[in-house]
Amino acid sequence: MSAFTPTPEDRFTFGLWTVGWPARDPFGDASRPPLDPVESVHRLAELGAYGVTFHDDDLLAVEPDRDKAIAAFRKALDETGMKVPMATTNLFTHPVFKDGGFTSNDRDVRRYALRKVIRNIDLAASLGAKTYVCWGGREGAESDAAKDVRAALDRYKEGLDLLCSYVRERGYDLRFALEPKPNEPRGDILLPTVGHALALINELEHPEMVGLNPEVGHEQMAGLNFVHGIAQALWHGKLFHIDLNGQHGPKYDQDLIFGHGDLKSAFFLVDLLENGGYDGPRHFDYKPLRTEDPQDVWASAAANMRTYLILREKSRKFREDPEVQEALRASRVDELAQPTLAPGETWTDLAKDDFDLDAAAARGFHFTQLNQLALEHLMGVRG
Ligand code: GLT
Ligand code: MN
Ligand code: MN
Repeated sequence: MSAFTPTPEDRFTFGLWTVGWPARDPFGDASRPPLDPVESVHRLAELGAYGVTFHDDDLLAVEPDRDKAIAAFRKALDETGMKVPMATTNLFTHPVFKDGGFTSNDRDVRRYALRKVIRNIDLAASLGAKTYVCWGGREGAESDAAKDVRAALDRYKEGLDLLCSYVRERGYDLRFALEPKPNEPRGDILLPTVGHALALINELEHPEMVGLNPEVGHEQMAGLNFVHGIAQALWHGKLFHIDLNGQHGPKYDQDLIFGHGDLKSAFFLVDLLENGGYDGPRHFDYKPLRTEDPQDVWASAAANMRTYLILREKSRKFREDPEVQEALRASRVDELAQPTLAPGETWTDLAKDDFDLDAAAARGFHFTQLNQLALEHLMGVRG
């Protein structure tokens, strides 16, 4: 078996809505027929995935009867051993959510949205999910006159506090993960970036129950450095889950295959996930291209996992390369881990430094060499 053949130990997971996307977009009809979630579970298991994730409504893709759809899904999970580490709610497709779910100006809609989440939390918990994602794609506005953002954040907090209290009362082993996105489908979405979401979490009644599910493309749409965002989420202990995909800079949300956007960022992301203490699933949230036929869909699913495994191997070789280790030392990357004050020192000790300003200003950091070595590993001419 090739080193790049995935196995369940790699913990790769896929949203049912990814491979199941029939490729309807704002300009054109579906280019593929609906996909039975049962087939997705079997196909993904054959490809070496660990599990699947789902929105409540994804289960109804070909079977409108909820009980029957759930029974068929459970059977497929049992037959394949596939896990469900995460679930989420569709609070964006139905027109009732046109102004949002948790933060719609319409109070009746907010109450309906919370009921819809609660119903699917029960199912998620019964399937063993440990993470419940909240992507608020419709929570936002096109006009600054249309939304009282401070009131909307009160309602966001109220909704999340209520859901946390529900999970506690039921005794479920479930945590929430907020998924930031700057825009699309709303003109501006609330909690647009990792940083905004982290700040909201601090205001909740149970901040320990709420973390993040950042998506590669969503930060990159805003021109932000995804690797930095993930590093900060890890630093806060808030990387509960992750959506891996690809994006070419600030434009519409492309949801490309992982690595098919900014490949260098994907390399450093895998390097961080593998060495930075993240132990959750590697979850792909991508869309098979609209040009692809139903067979190509499975090739695209396999491509996500293969690309991750190749980058994991590249990262390992990069870290092992003696020249890279020397370049890291020359760039003093490790020196940043050293506290600026020695134990017992205070600000008064700073004045005692014998500091040569001109010599320090003249010292180079040699980051170019480090970056070039990373590129050469990535391009396959080293290691
Ligand atoms: C939707 C969105 C994704 C979210 C999903 C979870 S739904 O496909 O584009 O980024 O992760 O609700
Ligand atoms: Mn996502
Ligand atoms: Mn996306």
